[in-house]
Amino acid sequence: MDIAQERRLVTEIPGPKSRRLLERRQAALPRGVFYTHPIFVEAAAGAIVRDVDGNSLIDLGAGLAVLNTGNAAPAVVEAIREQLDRFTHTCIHVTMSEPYLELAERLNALVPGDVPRKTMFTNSGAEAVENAVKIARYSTKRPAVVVFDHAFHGRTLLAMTMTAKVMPYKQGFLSSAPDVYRLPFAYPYRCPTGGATPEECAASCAAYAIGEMEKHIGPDNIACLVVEPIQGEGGFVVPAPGFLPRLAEYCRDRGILFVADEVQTGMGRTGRWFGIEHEAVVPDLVTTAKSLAGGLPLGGVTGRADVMESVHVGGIGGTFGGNPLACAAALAVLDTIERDGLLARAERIGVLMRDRLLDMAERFPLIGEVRGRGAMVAMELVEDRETKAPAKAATTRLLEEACRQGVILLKAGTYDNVVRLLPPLTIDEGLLSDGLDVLEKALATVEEESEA
Ligand code: PLZ
Repeated sequence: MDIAQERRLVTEIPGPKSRRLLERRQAALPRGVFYTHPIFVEAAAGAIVRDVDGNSLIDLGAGLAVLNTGNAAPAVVEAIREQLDRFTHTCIHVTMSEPYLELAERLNALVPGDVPRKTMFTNSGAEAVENAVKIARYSTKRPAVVVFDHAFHGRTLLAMTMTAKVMPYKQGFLSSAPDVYRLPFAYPYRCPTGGATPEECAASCAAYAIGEMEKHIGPDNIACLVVEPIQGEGGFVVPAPGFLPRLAEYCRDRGILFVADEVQTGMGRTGRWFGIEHEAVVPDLVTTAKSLAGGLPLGGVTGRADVMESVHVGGIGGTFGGNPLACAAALAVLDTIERDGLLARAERIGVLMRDRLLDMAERFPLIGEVRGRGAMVAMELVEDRETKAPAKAATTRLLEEACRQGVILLKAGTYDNVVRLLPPLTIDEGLLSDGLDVLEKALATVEEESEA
């Protein structure tokens, strides 16, 4: 669909049609399935989402990190259409399809490290994480899984257990999966071990984490360490430099598999295919989902061939994993990233966003820190730069205000005080700049309100 790449408001937000749908939603859907913005979508293209009232909003959320190649990317839509005309499903366990195979070959070649790789597909990120752990346990014959503070790995039982934040993800769900251990993450802005510099933070967190593994878990019991190269839901926390390489080195020495959860950082978001490439760490296993299939549900586990091959025939899989439509879409996503130079675009728009946010930080004391890599950029809002008290209410207000002015933003963070920017990598620079102007005005409004 041809949608002009410009912000245009024709009603207040939410408009009357969205409001009516919202009422139906309250009656028909459980509140547990939360929403960020009170609008329903009619159509979307590129970096514009048009709501049912005809408002065009700038998409700086990309459907929660799913649309790196943009809303309804033409090549992706075309690939889905072509596949749709042939067949929509076989189930890999019944008869096989070529898109599954070809996509596996492409990912095997793309995942960093000069080692033979194999790939299996799933329906979601959580399911990819669950399978990575199953495979790691099978191959190492060890039970324990190490994860980190602020981590998000999904909402299924094991993935939920691996996720850090209790509210809203774990509160009330009572039971959790066994053998999951959580260790501190080198979050330089709030270093849990009191490191005064990023280097100190990395060294002291790594030393603490390694000490825990040595003394309390026992390296011989640990199957894998699962980590996001940049924490996504946790607030776009870029690990202090040296933290991940030190952990990777420890894992290698102790036969612990290093799993990079690239569900949010993957597919070019950080300016490289995978976020872990910035750390010069070669992961044993990599999980993907979100932007992999440009909007269709698909997850993947790509790993060292010997590890992936350890599981007996029939040990892993599922009915829909690697659905042919989703795999065809993913092949078009990879082609689009290559053809349109989207890794370089991610770098470029990342610089634009970071520069603008750093400039705003000079004028708005609400901004405690600006951080990120490539086009994965965020600002952490605080009530006071000295105490770093999280500005949770201001964050919620900022998102509300920006949406009312036609910009879709997302929040994140253990303290709900991080505003993250995740535009499609294809976004027009003028449109991005307009979106950032709106963000700046919204910041001014929110600061005024909090001073009043
Ligand atoms: N691993 C690193 O970011 C999903 C979740 C939205 P699924 N993050 C967005 C929400 O509120 O549930 C995520 C992630 C990382 C795994 C997952 C899980 O991916 O496809 O949502 O299962």
